[in-house]
Amino acid sequence: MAAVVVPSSMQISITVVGNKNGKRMSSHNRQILKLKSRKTFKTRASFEDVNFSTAKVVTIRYSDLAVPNYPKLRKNLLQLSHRLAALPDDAKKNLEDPDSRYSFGWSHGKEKLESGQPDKFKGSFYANPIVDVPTNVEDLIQRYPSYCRENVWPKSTLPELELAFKDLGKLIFNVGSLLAAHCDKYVAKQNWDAPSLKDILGRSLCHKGRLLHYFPIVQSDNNSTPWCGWHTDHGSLTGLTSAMYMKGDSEVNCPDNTAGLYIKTRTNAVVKVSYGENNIAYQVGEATEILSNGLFHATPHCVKTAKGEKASGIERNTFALFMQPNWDEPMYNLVSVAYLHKELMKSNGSMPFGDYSEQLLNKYYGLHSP
Ligand SMILES: O=C(O)CCC(=O)C(=O)O
Ligand SMILES: [Fe+2]
Repeated sequence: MAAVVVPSSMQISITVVGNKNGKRMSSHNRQILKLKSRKTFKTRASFEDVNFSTAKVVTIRYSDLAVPNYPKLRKNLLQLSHRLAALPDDAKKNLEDPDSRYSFGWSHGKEKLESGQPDKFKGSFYANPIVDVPTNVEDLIQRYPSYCRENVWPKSTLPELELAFKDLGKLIFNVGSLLAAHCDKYVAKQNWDAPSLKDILGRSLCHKGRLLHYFPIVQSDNNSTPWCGWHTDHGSLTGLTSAMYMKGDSEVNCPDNTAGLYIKTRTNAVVKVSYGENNIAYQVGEATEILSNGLFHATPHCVKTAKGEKASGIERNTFALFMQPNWDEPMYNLVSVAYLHKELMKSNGSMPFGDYSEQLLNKYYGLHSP
């Protein structure tokens, strides 16, 4: 691989189960693994030396290149999230793509909360940072619109967005691919039967970036509804920047230190994930749980709202990169995720990743499967 530019330090939160004999560990032994890296992944450091039966936090040091660009790329893009959300409504409407169920371009109030109400708490801008036109095959575009339609960029209303989004998305992808290689080594060491995560991600045209803008909570909403409810991501790995909080046009510290990202450990403990602006966090998604035959587990997570008087007018901006298999990647043994999605089980236990995602989108958008 060419020199990969990575952040000067990085934190990864990833949930792993398994033991040396390739058997599933009992639930009390499942651990959260956190990796911290000062330099790059290009070293002998890996999961291999980790004792998962005792480790909760694992620090891995890397030997190469510090990466000066990441903090700048993060800041550039997250500031644009604020500006995008502040565009006039008709400009944002022009960026909507209903035919992909709002999986490209601007999406606000389209997704359903668990209560069935539209999610008005956040606005998202979705695009594939790696490829603008994944395919020209009409059948595929019809069948997998959320992956196969084209990116929509605000070329006239916010022209800087495209480059800033692609630059950060590609960087987080490159770092995530190195992490995937470490996952593969770990799988091999366990003598576990699973395809290569790095290869799956390398051949995919389905990666999706999501620029998120959480609107300020108005006093009447100032209750227990989270900015983003508990869920697992359905892709392979999700790279996350740390959030930028803003009041008006200015960046501010978050006035409520209980606000932000929380995950559940394998023992169901709820843990606040704190990581600095120079760090990237990676979470495991459902596709990795499925394709690793349960060695890795999808990480449940949610985002708690900033509360209290000082939180009034505070917005949250962040970026997620969903690294996902290609639409035709077979997903076997879906029974293993029946605990997450009972409705997918009529599928005979296997389907391509594209169908898996389209069905989940139907669920989140309150539509029925075809
Ligand atoms: O806002 C965050 O930190 C997490 C967002 C998230 O979980 C998602 O977009 O799936
Ligand atoms: Fe998520």
